[in-house]
Amino acid sequence: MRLYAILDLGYVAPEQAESATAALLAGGADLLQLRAKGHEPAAIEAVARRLLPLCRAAGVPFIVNDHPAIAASIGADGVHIGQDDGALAPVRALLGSGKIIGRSTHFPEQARAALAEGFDYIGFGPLFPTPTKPGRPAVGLADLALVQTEVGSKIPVFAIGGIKRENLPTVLASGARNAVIVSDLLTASDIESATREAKQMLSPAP
Ligand code: TZP
Ligand code: MG
Repeated sequence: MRLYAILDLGYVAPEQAESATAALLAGGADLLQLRAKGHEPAAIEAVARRLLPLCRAAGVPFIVNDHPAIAASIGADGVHIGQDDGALAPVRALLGSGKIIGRSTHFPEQARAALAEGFDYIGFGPLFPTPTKPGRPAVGLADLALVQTEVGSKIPVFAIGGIKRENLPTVLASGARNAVIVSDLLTASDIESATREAKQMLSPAP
């Protein structure tokens, strides 16, 4: 796990979902999430059903944001839920064992709690203000190293929020190992090259 890409329907029209996903996968995304705030569950499920085989063919886990029922119904590899989406146990029960369940966290205490509860990975952020999540205060870089050391030694920690190729070196220097990058990839003129560039920056030197 290094680069977590999100196909966010706030940036990509449903008709372009497959081509953008193919570009993210070709560029080396290690994990792919479908995020579709404000879309009807039936529409999200329809897009998810189209993206799942692309991810399967690439050997990349496909995660559905916010909708455990959709993830379960299409046989996705996992689901991502936020702080207000309830406990892990009912989601685990719905999806069955062996699925990936991630949690958004905004403070070290929430990161520790997600680890203790049994989540498979966490997002930590938003590090910087971001139009992808308007209104959510930025948490900055100060706690990143602590969370990476304490929690990241047990489960993957993905730095998230306002991360772009241009500030990725700073994020890595602040202790991050893995990152979620949304708008910087999806608004690039060449999504595949942008993804490859980000992936290379996240990959340890040989
Ligand atoms: N959760 C915290 S920040 C964020 C989410 C979904 C948005 C990340 O998007 P971007 O465009 O990479 O800032
Ligand atoms: Mg959510």
